[in-house]
Amino acid sequence: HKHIDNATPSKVEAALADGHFHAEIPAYEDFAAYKAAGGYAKLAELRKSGDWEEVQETVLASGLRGLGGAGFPSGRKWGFVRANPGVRYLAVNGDEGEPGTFKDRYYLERTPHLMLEGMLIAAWAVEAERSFIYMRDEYPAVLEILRREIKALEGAGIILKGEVELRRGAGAYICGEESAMIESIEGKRGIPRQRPPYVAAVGIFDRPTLVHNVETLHWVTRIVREGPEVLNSTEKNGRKGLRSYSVSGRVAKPGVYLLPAGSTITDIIDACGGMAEGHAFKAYQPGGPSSGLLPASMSDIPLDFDTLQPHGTFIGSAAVVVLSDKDSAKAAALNMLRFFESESCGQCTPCRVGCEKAVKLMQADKWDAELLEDLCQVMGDASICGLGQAAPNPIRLTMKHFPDEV
Ligand code: L3W
Ligand code: SF4
Repeated sequence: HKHIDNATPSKVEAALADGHFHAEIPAYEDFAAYKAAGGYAKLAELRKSGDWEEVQETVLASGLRGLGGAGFPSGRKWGFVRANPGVRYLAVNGDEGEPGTFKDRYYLERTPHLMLEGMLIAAWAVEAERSFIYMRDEYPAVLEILRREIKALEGAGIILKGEVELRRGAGAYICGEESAMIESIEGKRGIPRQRPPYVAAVGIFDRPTLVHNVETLHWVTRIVREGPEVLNSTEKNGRKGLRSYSVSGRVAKPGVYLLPAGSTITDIIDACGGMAEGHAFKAYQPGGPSSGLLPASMSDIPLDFDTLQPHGTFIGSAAVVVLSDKDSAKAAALNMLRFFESESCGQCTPCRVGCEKAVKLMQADKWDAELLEDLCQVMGDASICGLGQAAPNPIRLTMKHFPDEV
């Protein structure tokens, strides 16, 4: 296990002694502080006399879209789930496995109750009986914070014991795909299901399930408490709203930056204090390896949902990685495909065999463009889930924008 590999012997002993690590817990806003600042008052008010459709209207008016990568209008999901009768569930996707994405961790290590209250508001809106939080095990501090704060909520009578369950992931990227996550929550091997049926109708233990990303729920609380303007009053380059960009790579100050959703890569690099010393901007990954690489010459595109589609890519979870003149686009693309090869669940042939074949072809001095394009076509058309469908992006974009390297 990698936490144990990286630890000193005494920490290993302590971990083995009580089954888990004593993570270093950052200073964060705990239940008492959050409640003292007005937290959970809105939830109490809604539970007493709220109209769920009014809240849904507010969420829709804010323009909030799913922040795990797909950007589906969040409020609409509530209607889909409510349309199905019987016991309903809610699942929070905290798997955050997209390389370069760390915004969910950032928020949970600072203001965990914004997510938790949003989760309970959404659970109230769809009348979910129980909520499951699926959290990646690589975030030990977050796990400890959530354990403590769920207990505090139980202690305060805001939730019943067992109403909110914390489930640990085991390091598989594919378990961030919503239906694979549900399989994993059910105790099975995490492999994606065929859709439809959507999880809104057939989710956890076949019950209608509302699935939201951590940051989506963080915004639900803010929208319900502060009004839809908290998102829809910001406008830039024709785009509305805010985006939490996780920025890493060759910038002076990597980190999470909350910027207007219409920000370009130039704005983002500026926010990061410019390029790291001695590095000249060459290329960027706009939204995780699934989004491939764009060249520095394409630096005036607002990095938002929908705006990258004409360029053959998408913003995903807004994991921006900046490359410089010291980096090779070819090596970066190969690295991305190696990641997909290793993380493919293996359920369908185009993805399982396709990723492996792509890695072999991409190791050649000169890429066989025709063969690679043929492979990309099959993977994109015939893979079951987003992993196999998006894996061709780094190949195609590298051939298009960095032909000299490949
Ligand atoms: C009911 C319908 N529900 C759609 C729901 C659906 C899901 C949401 C979005 O992939 C993206 C993907 C990856 N009735 C519905 C409906 N829904 N139509 O809406 O669904 P979908 O299929 O558009 O996307 P998805 O399968 O959820 C997510 C990209 O993310 N990605 C991101 C990874 C991010 C991480 C991370 O660390 N956060 O791993 C990676 O590639 O390509 O576009 O809830 O049920 N008619
Ligand atoms: Fe599994 Fe890949 Fe198929 Fe997705 S596309 S179901 S990860 S084999």
